[in-house]
Amino acid sequence: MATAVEEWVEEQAKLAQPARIHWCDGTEGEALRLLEIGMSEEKLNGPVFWELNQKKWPKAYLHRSHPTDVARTEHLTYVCHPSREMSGPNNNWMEPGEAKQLLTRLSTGCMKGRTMYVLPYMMGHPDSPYAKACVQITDSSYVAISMRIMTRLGKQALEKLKNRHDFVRGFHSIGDLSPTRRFIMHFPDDNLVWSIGSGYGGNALLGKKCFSLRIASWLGYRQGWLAEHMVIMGIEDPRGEITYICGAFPSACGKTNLAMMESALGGYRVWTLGDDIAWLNIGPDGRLWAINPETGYFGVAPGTSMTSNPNMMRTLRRGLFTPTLFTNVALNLDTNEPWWEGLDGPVPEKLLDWQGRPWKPNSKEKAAHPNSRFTVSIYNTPTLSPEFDNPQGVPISAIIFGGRRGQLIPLVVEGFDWTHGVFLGARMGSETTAAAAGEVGLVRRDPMAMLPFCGYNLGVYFRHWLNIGNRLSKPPKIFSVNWFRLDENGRFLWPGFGENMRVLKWIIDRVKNRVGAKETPVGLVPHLDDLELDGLNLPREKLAKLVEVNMSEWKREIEEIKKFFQQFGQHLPRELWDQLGAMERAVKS
Ligand code: GTP
Ligand code: SPV
Ligand code: MN
Repeated sequence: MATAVEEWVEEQAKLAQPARIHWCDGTEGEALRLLEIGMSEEKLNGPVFWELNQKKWPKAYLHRSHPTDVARTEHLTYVCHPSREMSGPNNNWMEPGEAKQLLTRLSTGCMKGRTMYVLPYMMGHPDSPYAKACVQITDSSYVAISMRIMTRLGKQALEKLKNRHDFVRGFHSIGDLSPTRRFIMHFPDDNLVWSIGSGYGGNALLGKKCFSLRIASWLGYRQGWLAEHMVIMGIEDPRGEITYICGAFPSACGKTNLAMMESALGGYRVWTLGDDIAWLNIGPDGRLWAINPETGYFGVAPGTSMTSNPNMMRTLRRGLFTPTLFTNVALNLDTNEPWWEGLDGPVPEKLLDWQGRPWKPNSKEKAAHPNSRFTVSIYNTPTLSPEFDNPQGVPISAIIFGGRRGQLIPLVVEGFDWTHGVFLGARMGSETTAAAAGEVGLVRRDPMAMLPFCGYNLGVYFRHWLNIGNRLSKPPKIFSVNWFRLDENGRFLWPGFGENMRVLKWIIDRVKNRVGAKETPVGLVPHLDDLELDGLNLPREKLAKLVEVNMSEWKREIEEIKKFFQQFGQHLPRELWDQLGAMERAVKS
């Protein structure tokens, strides 16, 4: 008798009409065979996969996406609850029946002549009580190989899927790649993601943002846990004690760099657990426990170098668990190596740009797309935490919320308590980046870095955060950070990257009650003498600027927060209005 998964796959095949169906076993051999096929398949900008210099980049391949398909498309992403109100003003909405009709029309025969890959996978370790069994179908071998890197894909997942009906379903087809026939739609009540017309990242690797954040945040709301856009890391101090923290930053705002940072501060080191997604559960001990449901990085290439992120450079060349993919980077024709802006060494003489066109160093355009990325297994990370595969996860002592803000937001602020900490997350703003289609550099509200990823009404989500806090007997402390404040010449005031450990040290010192803090209207800030600044050439006035709380600028910010909160009407928790009111009074006095 057919299992529920087989039946579902059968139904989708009737709709999409592929030439053949391939159930993926998730082995390296299978991935290499798919790469081999892709190397001889020509598209408009080159083969599907290009083998890179194998001596320097073991089992690494270049892929170029369609030039109109280079980032998540938030305007084409929908969350289809039965009621528009539950989707909230933060999501595009369509009535689920109507949405399915539209998608059925677009999906009819969409895989004609192509192979349909069936991907059984787990988000989370198969032995974890928090893990979820899922299945995705796709007609893209690039997506199939990427999912092998990013998730636990194969036999074990299929075993878990047997005799189950509650698995998460993902239908994915690149369709005709036309932006006018591109939709990424979510049906939370059916555990279903349906994506057509894009082959890129978060639009197509449905285990990532679509399931592990949008659908999972809704599961978390109903089941009492949190699915968050967060890094997870352990910080070992000179005494050998490890403190686990989580950090939410919007897309392309520093999570990957933070997660595997090489500390500029002697005696401290980072253990990596995750760089993008955390599932947070309340443990039996009343603490918050985090697992990373993924097994890989889909990381931003530009800016990655031995100076900014040496551990990622080592990860990319490690070659233990393979393959490794590069998407939309440039190609060094002399050495057959990938290249991007910010990589170590001189700019190569002979390059093809991300679209496969000849590129010259004096060109005004970037050689690598600003959202070009690598897909690489987390098991290649030299700093991987020994706890990474622990099914229970790790206990979290601090949560940090960080945005990209040229002005206003201090280097670090501690929340007065959980409720004020939730307010710090809810009031977050950040400048937009190339990770999503649209204008770059505009400040928008991005609460908890979840604006594009929360699968339900953000007002209800804030209430859920407050409720979680009430159930924690030992809640983590909550902080706000900003690595991106600028001086009057538009240069970063803070050196960032490995130097961020100086801020994390203060955070840990606060968690362990080793230092005091100064109260301001916006939260607790460090006494300057408590910041470890030895060996850092930072003039005192720059430091003062980094932690400055400018009251007139904050008055403007408060108006922005008010406008944002108002959209959520009765769903916005009264406690957050109270926090905003208290801050406003303190700022004005
Ligand atoms: P997503 O994968 O889109 O979720 O992004 P992310 O949050 O993991 O961001 P990532 O670490 O890839 O960094 C994105 C960009 O921010 C890169 O260009 C980095 O060089 C830059 N960046 C990261 N950390 C810092 C920092 O501490 N200071 C400064 N100035 N830039 C940083
Ligand atoms: C992000 O945009 O936050 C990413 C990349 O991590 S994507 O997988 O495209 O969502
Ligand atoms: Mn992300």
